[in-house]
Amino acid sequence: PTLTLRGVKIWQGLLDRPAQEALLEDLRAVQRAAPLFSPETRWGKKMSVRMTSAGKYGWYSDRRGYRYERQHPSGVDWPPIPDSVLRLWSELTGLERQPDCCLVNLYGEGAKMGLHQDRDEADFSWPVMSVSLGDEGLFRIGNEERGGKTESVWLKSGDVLTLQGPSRLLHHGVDRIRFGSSTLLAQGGRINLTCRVVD
Ligand code: MD3
Ligand code: FE
Repeated sequence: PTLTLRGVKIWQGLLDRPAQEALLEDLRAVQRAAPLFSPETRWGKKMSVRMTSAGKYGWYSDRRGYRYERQHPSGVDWPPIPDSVLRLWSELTGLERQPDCCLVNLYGEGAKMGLHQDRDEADFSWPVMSVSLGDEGLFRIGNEERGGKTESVWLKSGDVLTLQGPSRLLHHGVDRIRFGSSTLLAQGGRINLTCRVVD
């Protein structure tokens, strides 16, 4: 990694422009099969980030809470995780086990994600891998407990991050994006892929 922040390993610029474009093309197929939607939080507020998923499970939220679902809200199965993403996972984690879910987050102008923990998975000992594409996003990482000091880093298109071990339960979020800072997405915005083992 080029940077390690509280145990989160960051490979800055790991994917070159052609690799980013290839990934984006694969994600277009995912979005055609499983269109982006804006989940509602359990308090009935729409999230500013639009999402969809690939894999055995997709992440979902509504007034009943956060969870993984076997189908897209339209009732179709989630499309398969693209091979390009699975290859990257194998390379970086060295695992035989493949992820069950690749969550696709799209941050349009003004979108953000508040500090939270990822704890909807059965076993926190599996690593998580995240890929950033498009506009830069200000990623913030905190502590296992609520509150306390935090550290921030701008994630750019082609940056890849893995977290494993004690960093798995740290609070984290995206404060804001620099809309229009990248030319990768014609419409602007930031895409983040997060791959996880769910069960
Ligand atoms: C650090 N997404 O979908 S991914 C999420 O950029 C989420 O869209 C952010 O947080 C995004 O849940 C950040 C990177 C990431 C994922 C999981 C983590 C960082 C993490 C778990 C613990 C600590
Ligand atoms: Fe998260």
